Order: sequence, then C-alpha cells, then structure tokens
Amino acid sequence: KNPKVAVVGATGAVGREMLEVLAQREFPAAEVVPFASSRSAGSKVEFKGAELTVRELKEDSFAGFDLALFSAGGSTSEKFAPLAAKAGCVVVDNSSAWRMDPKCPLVVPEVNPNDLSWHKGIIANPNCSTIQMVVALKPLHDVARIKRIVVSTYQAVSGTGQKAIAELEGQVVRLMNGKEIEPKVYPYQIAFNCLPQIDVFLDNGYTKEEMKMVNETKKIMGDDSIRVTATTVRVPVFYGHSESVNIETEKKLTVEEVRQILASAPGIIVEDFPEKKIYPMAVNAAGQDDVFVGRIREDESIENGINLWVVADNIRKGAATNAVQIGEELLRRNLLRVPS
Ligand code: A2P
Ligand code: 11C
Repeated sequence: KNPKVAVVGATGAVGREMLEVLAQREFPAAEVVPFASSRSAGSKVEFKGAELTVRELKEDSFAGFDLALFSAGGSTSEKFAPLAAKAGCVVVDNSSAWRMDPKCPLVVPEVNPNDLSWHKGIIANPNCSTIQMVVALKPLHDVARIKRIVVSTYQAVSGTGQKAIAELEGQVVRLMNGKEIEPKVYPYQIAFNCLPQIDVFLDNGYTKEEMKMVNETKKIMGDDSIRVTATTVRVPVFYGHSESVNIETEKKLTVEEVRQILASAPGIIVEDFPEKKIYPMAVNAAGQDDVFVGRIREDESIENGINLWVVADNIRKGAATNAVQIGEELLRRNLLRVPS
C-alpha cells in the first residue's frame, strides 16, 4: 500500500517546496497532509493543483502516517520527531537537531544511500551548503582521495526562510526609493551587501554554519580524516547557494579527468566552457534539482589541487529534493518502517 505522508512546516520556504517536489516527482503517496504551528492551522497550501488545509502539529498527529518530512526548525524536530518515530512514522528531518546523533544516518542519496540501512526511525537531511558540496566531491574522493577542503560560500537568503526572503525584497525596494531600512532577520543590511556570518558564532570563532560544513561532510563521506575549513557568507541572492571549493587530493587529477568524473556522476551537471563564458550561476540553478559544477581549474600553488565553483538551489537539492529523494530511496529499499 502507498505511504501516507506528513509535511511538517508546510507553510515555510522548504515545506512548500517539499509539497512541490513530492508532486513533481510523483512520489507514490496515498495521501499528503500539511502540518504547521497553531498560527497557520486552517490556512491553505497548494498541492497538485488543489488546496490542502494545514493542520496544527500535535503530539498525536502521526498515528497512521508512514513518512514525515520535517522542516519546522530544530526545536520542533527535537520534540516531535521522536513522537513520530514512536508512532511508527519514519522521519526525514531537515533541521540540524539530529544530524550529528550517532543513531541517526545523515544522508545524501548520491553519496551514502547505504547509511539508510541502519536508520532507527529518524534520518537527518544535511545542511544545504554541505549537500551540494558533497555531491560534487564524493566522485572525486572515490577516485583520488581528498585530503583537505577549503570552501567559501555565497549563500542565498532563502536559506534563512520566508522572513528573510521578504526582508531582502523589502530592503531593495526601500533603498531604491531612498528610504531608511531597519534590519530585523539579519543583524545588518543584506541588500547590496555581504555578511560574513551565517547562524551564530561559536567559541572557536567560526559560525555554526561553518562547523556544520566541517562536521557533516566527514559524517556523510564516512571519512573523519578529511580536513575541512569553511567561511560562509550571506549574499543578496534569493535562491541558490554558490561555493568556491578548493581541494587537495592524494592522487593527482587533471582538469579533464575532473570534468569526466563529474560529468558521469549522478546529480551533477558540468557547466564549464570558460571560452564561451559558461559557468554555473545561482539564477540558473534556481528551481533545478541538480548540482552544477564549473570553473574547474588546477590549483597551481600546490602539487595535487583543484578549484571548483559549485552551485545548487538550496531549497531544492539543498533541502526539499534531497528529503524526497531519501523517501524514494527508503521505498526502493523497503526501509520505510521503524525497526522495533
Ligand atoms: P507557521 O506557518 O505556523 O509558523 P520558514 O523556515 O520559512 O520560516 O518556515 C518554518 C515552518 O515551520 C513554517 O511552516 C512554520 O509554521 C513551521 N513551524 C514553526 N514552529 C512550529 C511549531 N512549533 N510546530 C509546527 N510547525 C512549526
Ligand atoms: C542557510 N544553510 O543557508 C542555512 C540554512 O542547518 O539546515 C539551513 C540551516 C540548516 O542559512
């Protein structure tokens, strides 16, 4: 029988896209039910051309559900994901709440689908900036073993959610009309600016977003020996994260080898014709499910180094699409059940 699916946080930037992706990919759901907080219970969201009524998420909401896609913030996931699993509903959670929990697989289907086999009811969906980077790097790691990654990101405001999209829109309009702005979501003006801070600062001087890229990459790639260092930056882009990624490998890779490896890898589109000014860009990646890689160059400052420019839609592959793909993979592997 087809699974009954809950989308938790269905009124949010990622939740809406989860509904869209479930419909577009024709996920074989018996029923899809949107949940959010009491604030938007009763409101409508669109699914397959019809309107669904949003239900308030409650402790007993999950009875009879087989799969729940969560994107309603860390505290909602912390409280409700275990309740869902207890009710026999497998959770794919897009928050950071369960990602580093050793009992929860952290999965990107193109990279480590086999980790789904040991799930205990909660599967974590990685951070958007990590997902697109590991999709691009895993095929290179398999061939040449990556020793070190240096990444700098250029992240869209949609990563922060619906309120941040509205804040950038509002600031652009006000500033273009010579009006004052008052930043609310971000600590400073985001329109026409770059903020070298995503999420909060930690004791080591890095932001939480930067350390997510470090820690999640090792867990997903299943290799603690990879050294990773990150600088994450918010830029005034609506959809699509871009990343400058520098890798040092054990085995030498030429630019042509990298192009070939990536062109035949799942989920990747190589866009790399510098002579024709063709390279990945956020505005083109928006709305797409693939990870786009270009600007492939040898790092001439070291023995075995490669530079890449990696772009993907943070709400699609970085969140909603990856979560739905995990659901598809669970179905394919007959793993859509909570082990007793
Ligand atoms: P709501 O519309 O009721 O606030 P975004 O990341 O775009 O800000 O969206 C966050 C999503 O998480 C929204 O759908 C929001 O619903 C939902 N959400 C936030 N807090 C809760 C909660 N306590 N219970 C259920 N859903 C929540
Ligand atoms: C951003 N990467 O772009 C963040 C959003 O851990 O899932 C996602 C935060 C997370 O702001």
